[in-house]
Amino acid sequence: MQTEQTQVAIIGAGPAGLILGHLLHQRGIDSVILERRDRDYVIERVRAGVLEQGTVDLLREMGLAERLDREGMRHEGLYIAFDGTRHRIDLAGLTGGRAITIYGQNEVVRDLIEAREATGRPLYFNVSNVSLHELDTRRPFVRYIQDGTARQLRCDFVAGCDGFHGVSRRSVPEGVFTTYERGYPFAWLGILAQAPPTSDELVYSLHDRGFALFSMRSPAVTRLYLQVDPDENLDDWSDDRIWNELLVRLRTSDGWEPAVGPIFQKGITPMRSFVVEPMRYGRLFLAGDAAHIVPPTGAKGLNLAAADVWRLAGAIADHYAANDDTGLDTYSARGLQRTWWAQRFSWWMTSTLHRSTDGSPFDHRRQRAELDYLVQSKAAMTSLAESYAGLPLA
Ligand code: RFL
Ligand code: PHB
Repeated sequence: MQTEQTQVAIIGAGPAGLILGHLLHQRGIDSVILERRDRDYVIERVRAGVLEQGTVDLLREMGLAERLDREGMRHEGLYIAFDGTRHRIDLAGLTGGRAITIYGQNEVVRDLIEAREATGRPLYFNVSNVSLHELDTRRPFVRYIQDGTARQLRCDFVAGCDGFHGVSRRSVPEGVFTTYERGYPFAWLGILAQAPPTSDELVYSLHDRGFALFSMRSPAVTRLYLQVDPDENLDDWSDDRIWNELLVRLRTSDGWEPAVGPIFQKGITPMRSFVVEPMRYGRLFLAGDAAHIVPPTGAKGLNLAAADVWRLAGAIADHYAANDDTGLDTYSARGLQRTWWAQRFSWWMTSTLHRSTDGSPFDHRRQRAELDYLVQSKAAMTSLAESYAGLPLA
């Protein structure tokens, strides 16, 4: 069997795996990244769009923000809309200048893949049958198949950055991990449309017919989402039906509404909250969606993934540079604290802004009071702003 040797085997070339690979490279640490899908698929995958201040700062420090600084759209506020009125929350004003940047996850991934390729360090696409071995020893190894050939990768550490459906979390013996999970009775139907954004900032809207979100990707492309049932079939949603529903849910009484244009991408995403504890087993460290999933309403998933690998890279660097394993030993506890804060916020945004079909009239009144309080109380807006713009990396 062909055997290769590295310091860190990284499973998955999503944002978590790619950021980790680059941070390690900058510290002179060798890694091999193994990705199941092909290069184009990984680059084209349409997902998140909101980067917290801390994620933007990290990408800048990594020297990877040249295009982000040029094409990313910095937003210092956002709107919460209900009962036909938009209310602005001044994220920057309430947080001492912290803001978010709209820049598609696929663009982040494209920049990261190009940066990886420029380093000359290995990033293998189209690998299959990845399996992890001897994780509870000092010399774990990974087996996989590439171009029909079985290969082996020997390493010091394995970083499980392979997302929610990946193999890493499932490679650990039964009983090691505890999982915490919660489903929601809604999903998001998301579209990309060739239509110029009609608002400079995002609009999160609660309407009697359900939640809708107005976002964007560029001065020519709008990104929009609709709350739908989890078992909804995309084939039942013609472009006309999608636009009608978006306009009804988003239009405000001052005449604001999104511009309509050709839809060129659509998909339905179910929602869940999921956490695995701890984020480590022996020499395997889980990061990003492999360890936790948040519903997208708080825009936290990609940012949590970045925070995890920032911590992991520092911990691995301390191990090699100073034989200091404190960072590795506290990796999980520190990560879980941030994860649970993000879970709390994402759950709150989701339950405050979605309309449950099984909600009682009492629940609806209470939900409206919650929003009413939010947009009138500086304390409540500051709380939202602090979590939404994101805490500094720690
Ligand atoms: P990823 O991006 O899923 O990457 C995992 C990679 O691992 C590969 N893989 C394997 N490779 C080798 N062997 C195996 N056995 C493998 N199994 C899987 C996969 O092919 C993939 O390339 O995880 P990562 O890196 O942890 O990144 C997490 C983020 O992708 C995710 O949290 C966000 O997209 C969530 N999210 C949002 N996050 C935000 O911060 N802000 C947002 O505005 C936001 N909006 C969203 C979102 C996610 C959404 N969807 C589609 C779930 C909006 C939506 C609609
Ligand atoms: C997006 O632009 O894709 C987006 C924005 C805000 C969210 C989720 C996704 O909460």
